[in-house]
Amino acid sequence: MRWCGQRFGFQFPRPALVLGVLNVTPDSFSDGGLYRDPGRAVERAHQLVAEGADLIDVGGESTRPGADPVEDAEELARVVPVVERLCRELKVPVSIDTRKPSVAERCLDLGVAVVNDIGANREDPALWRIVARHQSGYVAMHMQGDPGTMQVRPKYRDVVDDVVGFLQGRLVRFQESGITPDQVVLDPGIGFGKSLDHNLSLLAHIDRFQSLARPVLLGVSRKSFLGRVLGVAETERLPGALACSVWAASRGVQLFRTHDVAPTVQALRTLEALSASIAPVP
Ligand code: HH2
Repeated sequence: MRWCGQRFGFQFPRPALVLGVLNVTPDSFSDGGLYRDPGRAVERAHQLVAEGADLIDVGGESTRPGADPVEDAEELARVVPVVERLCRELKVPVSIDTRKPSVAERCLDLGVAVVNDIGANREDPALWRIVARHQSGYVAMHMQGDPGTMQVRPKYRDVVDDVVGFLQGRLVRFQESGITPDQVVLDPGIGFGKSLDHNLSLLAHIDRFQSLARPVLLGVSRKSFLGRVLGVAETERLPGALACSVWAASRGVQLFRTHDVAPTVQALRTLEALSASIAPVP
């Protein structure tokens, strides 16, 4: 299986890929305000790459539960100065975490390789047309509702069936919009319109997403469900996130989005070394 676009390409099976998170927002739930200065943001991106990030995912709008929406112009003002430099300076592909066609298009024009769309539940094909035209990578994430209200009594018939079914349907819609399957990575959207039980069920049955025949991305880094499981603050959630990532990698997940690149890479490389040393059955 391949995940590729005009500016990048990965062939699977291969060691799991790690996306380093770089939020250039004032209000992201864990790194909000830290990288608003473009110079500091670029420095952080170089550090994440040195730690082993395979891609850098830049975000200019917080999507934490209850976050205020951001206008196009404001999001562009946040991300463009950073994306411009990252596309020139980094050797790894840059991804833009946005739901806005205008932001995606401007960033693709600047050299971004991947659009990471947490709003693949929207019925707005404008973004899909842009992804098709630029032949970029596309991460399609499941969300129920929108960030403003998504955590108000999220409801599913069967969360795993529903999310797998949704993503299956989306693959058809993407193809109708001119996006080839090779461009697409799928994401169950941990924490996006999901209760604690929903998140745990999705993780417990994450192997079910293999039926979609596309690479799967998981974002668990510092998320609040870990706080609910462990009773700890955002800064203390790394062990829980690593447990989830290793579990998911052992069940076929190939991409991990994280703020904590070095520990995540180490955990994944250790799992891969162990898996490689399992003696084949004679
Ligand atoms: N999670 C967040 C943002 N973008 N993209 C994908 N594909 N999957 C995720 O799970 C995901 C995502 C939320 O994390 P963060 O960027 O740290 O926070 P905020 O939205 O507050 O900026």
